[in-house]
Amino acid sequence: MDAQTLPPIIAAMRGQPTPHTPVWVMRQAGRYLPEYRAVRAKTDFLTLTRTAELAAEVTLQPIRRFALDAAILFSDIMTPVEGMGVEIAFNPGPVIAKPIRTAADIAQLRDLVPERDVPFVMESVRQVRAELPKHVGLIGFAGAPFTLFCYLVSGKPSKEFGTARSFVQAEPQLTAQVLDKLADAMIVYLAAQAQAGAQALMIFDSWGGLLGRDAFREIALPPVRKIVAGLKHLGVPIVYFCNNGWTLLDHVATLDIDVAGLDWRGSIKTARQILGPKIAVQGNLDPAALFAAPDVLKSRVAAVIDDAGPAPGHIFNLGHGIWPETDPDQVGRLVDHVHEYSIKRRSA
Ligand code: 1CP
Repeated sequence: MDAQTLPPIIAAMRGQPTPHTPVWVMRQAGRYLPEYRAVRAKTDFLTLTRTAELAAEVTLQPIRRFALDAAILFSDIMTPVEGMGVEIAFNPGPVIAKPIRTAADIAQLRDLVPERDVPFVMESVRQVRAELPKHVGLIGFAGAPFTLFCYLVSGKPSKEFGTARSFVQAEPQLTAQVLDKLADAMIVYLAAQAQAGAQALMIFDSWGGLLGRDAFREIALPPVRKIVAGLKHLGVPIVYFCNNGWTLLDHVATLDIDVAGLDWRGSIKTARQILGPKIAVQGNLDPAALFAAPDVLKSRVAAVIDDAGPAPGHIFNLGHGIWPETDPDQVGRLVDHVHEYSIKRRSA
């Protein structure tokens, strides 16, 4: 596909002008959709992620319903970690049978060979790409090493991940080893998704914002930098999202990324000043805004677009994943209003 016919979302990720502000929604395939719940009523989550046809089907569900500019591969950040030999259950978040705590545990983490260990992921990417209209982009993703480490060491979801964060302090060398192994695995994993047809790659650092500035810079950031360096040659835009990362944004600005994801807690205008003109921005409506009356929701959508300003390089999204209780009709209103309002603004 030549530059002129790039899906708008990919153009925006490269900082190019687009006819409207492209939009997608974090966790857009999920429990707020009745058609997703219908699939889940018959299939457990692990089977869903491991069966390419089913994963492709739920990836496409939100695309059929809404005028979204991108699909995101249906999978989980822990899927490649399972591929590395770790036993994981979902209840509903990831639960690790035997958390990683010793050098022997780390030695057991095997190198990821995507076509051997998670072939269904690339097969699902290929099937989705074959079905997607040309103007809709396909985003592949992985968890950032520190976020994966949080689950691997703590063994289950947690508000503070105290077990993982104390491990970082008590065992700095083992920590660096795990993070480096995870970085190497995520490089081959993301590259395999791009080769199968993913047109952008997103790295989710959902728990990076739990770290102080020094720990973030010294521990969480180096493996992300390694991943970005390992993928650059693919020529696919790279998005890095650090949830709760506003106080870390000047460190994020040092990454060679194309897009920074932003949660709802801060102003896009401020982020743009910190990130500079080379990094596009993605975000950042509060997921709670989807519970406002339709007219209020529209004004909140407009406020995000106004905050992002007229410069190219804004991808509309929520500031974090959509909540399962959300009314799907509100997502339709959000997507349509992003398009309508951004077109109106461009011609104003
Ligand atoms: O159906 C179900 O009951 C399972 C719920 C579920 C779903 C729908 C899980 C378990 N994972 C997913 C899919 C998923 N996970 C996607 C694809 C769907 C889409 O975006 O449309 C993606 C991108 C993820 C990524 C993911 N998993 C993240 C990063 C994004 C974020 O929200 O910060 C994280 C932290 C996870 C871990 C995870 N997996 C599942 C849950 C419920 C959780 C969160 C657990 C926790 O709160 O710590």
